Amino acid sequence: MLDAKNLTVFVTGASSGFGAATAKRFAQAGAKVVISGRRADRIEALKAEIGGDRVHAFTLDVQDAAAVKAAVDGLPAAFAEVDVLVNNAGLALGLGPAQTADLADWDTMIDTNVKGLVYCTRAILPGMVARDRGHIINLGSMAGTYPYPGANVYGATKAFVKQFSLNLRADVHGHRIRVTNLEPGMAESEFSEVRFKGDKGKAKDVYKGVQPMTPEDIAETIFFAATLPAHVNLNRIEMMPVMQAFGPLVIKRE
Ligand code: NDP
Ligand code: 8X3
Repeated sequence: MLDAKNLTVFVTGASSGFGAATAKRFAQAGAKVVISGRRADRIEALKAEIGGDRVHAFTLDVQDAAAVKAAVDGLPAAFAEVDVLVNNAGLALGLGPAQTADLADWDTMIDTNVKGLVYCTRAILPGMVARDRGHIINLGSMAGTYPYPGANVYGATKAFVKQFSLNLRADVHGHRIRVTNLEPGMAESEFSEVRFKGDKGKAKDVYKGVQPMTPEDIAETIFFAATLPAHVNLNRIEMMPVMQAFGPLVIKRE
C-alpha cells in the first residue's frame, strides 16, 4: 500500500459532502491536501479544522478555465506536485422530465460536471506526466450507467465522466499514472438540497426510511483506491447502499 504521508491530494468541491470528507480522510492519514470550492467560509472552516501547514486552501469555481489554470500554476512549491486529483466538484439540478427542464440548469451541470472536470484534469495532468506518477479520481455516478426518470442531463454528464476516465487511461498508457472513475449511488450530503434548490424537506424525503451511504463511505473508498500499490489501477468502482438496487424496465400497456 502507498503511504498517504507521501501524497499531495488536490480535492475540488471540498466545501461539503464527499469532497470535505475526502480531504479530512487524507489529512488524518498525514497527506498534504489542497482544498477548494466556491464558498470561502466553508473552505476556511475546513482549513482551520484540518489545521497545520499540510493544508492549502483557496476559493475556486471549476467552471472558470482561466481560474483553474491560475490556481494550479500558482500552487506553492510544497503543494505543487499533485499526486492525486480528486475531481469531485459537481451537482445535479432538477429532477423533472427533459421536456420541461430549465436550460440554464442543464448549462450549469455541463459547465461544472463536464467542463470543470476537464479543465482541472488538463491543468494538473501535464505535471503528473512529467513526474511519471499520479492518480486522477473522478466522481462519476451510477447515473452515468443506469438511466432513471429526471436524470436526463445529470446522468449524461456522468456518462461523459465515465468515458473520459477510460479514455484518459488510454492516453496515459506507458506512464505510471492511474485513473479511476468512482460511481456511487445514493449517498446523503448536500446533493439533494442543491438538486431541489434549497428545499430541505424535499431533500430529506429522498433519504426517508433508507440508510444511504455517507460522505465518509465515499471518502474511504477514494482513500483505498489511492493507497493501493502503485502498480494497481481500479478503472471503475460502482457502489450503492444495500437498500438500493435495480428495478425492471417499464412497459406502457394500452
Ligand atoms: P455536495 O452538494 O455535498 O457537494 C458538492 C461540492 O461541489 C460542494 O463542495 C460544492 O461547493 C462543489 N461545487 C459545485 N459546483 C462547483 C463549482 N462550480 N466549482 C467548484 N466547486 C463546486 O454533493 P456531494 O458531495 O454528494 O457530491 C460530490 C460529487 O459526487 C458530485 O460530483 C456529485 O455529482 C457526485 N455524486 C453524488 C452522489 C450522491 O448521492 N450524493 C452519488 C454519485 C455521485 P461550492 O458550492 O462551495 O462550490
Ligand atoms: C447521484 C446519485 O442516483 O441520485 O449521482 O443520481 S443519483
